[in-house]
Amino acid sequence: MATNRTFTMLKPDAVEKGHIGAILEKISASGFRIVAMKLTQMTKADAEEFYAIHSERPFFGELVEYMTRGPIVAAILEKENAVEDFRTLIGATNPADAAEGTIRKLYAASIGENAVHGSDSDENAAIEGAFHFAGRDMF
Ligand code: 3AN
Repeated sequence: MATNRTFTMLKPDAVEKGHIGAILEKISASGFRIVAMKLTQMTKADAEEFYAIHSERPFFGELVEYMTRGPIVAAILEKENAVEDFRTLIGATNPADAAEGTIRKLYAASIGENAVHGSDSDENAAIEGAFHFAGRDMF
């Protein structure tokens, strides 16, 4: 399997609760290499663009409010089979359904505040990574 990349955000709830270190430790221990990383805060316009695919969903307003309320850690990660393996590591969208030991099972409070984002395809990983990082910020 070719080495490839995924994009993640440690969301405002994870940052507020002081879980950055523990989550990054789990990501590194699972074999992901950090290609790019920063602490940043999304504006309302950023979040509306990033989550445009969900704009018709009933939770869209709540999602934008949540994702902009404080800083996030944005990162690009590299590993063989990165997108699928990272989705396995973070667990199901709803932490109540997430497998034992996954990041969402350990650190997420609810389906709305679920601690971490992981791209759902190679194509979206490239789009989402480019949304947050310029080429010179990727290593
Ligand atoms: P995932 O993050 O697992 O790919 P998506 O893409 O379906 O899940 O949802 C994006 C984000 O929207 C989730 N991470 C979560 O914060 C929020 N979200 C998804 N479904 C719901 C829901 N039913 N109620 C509230 N927020 C939701």
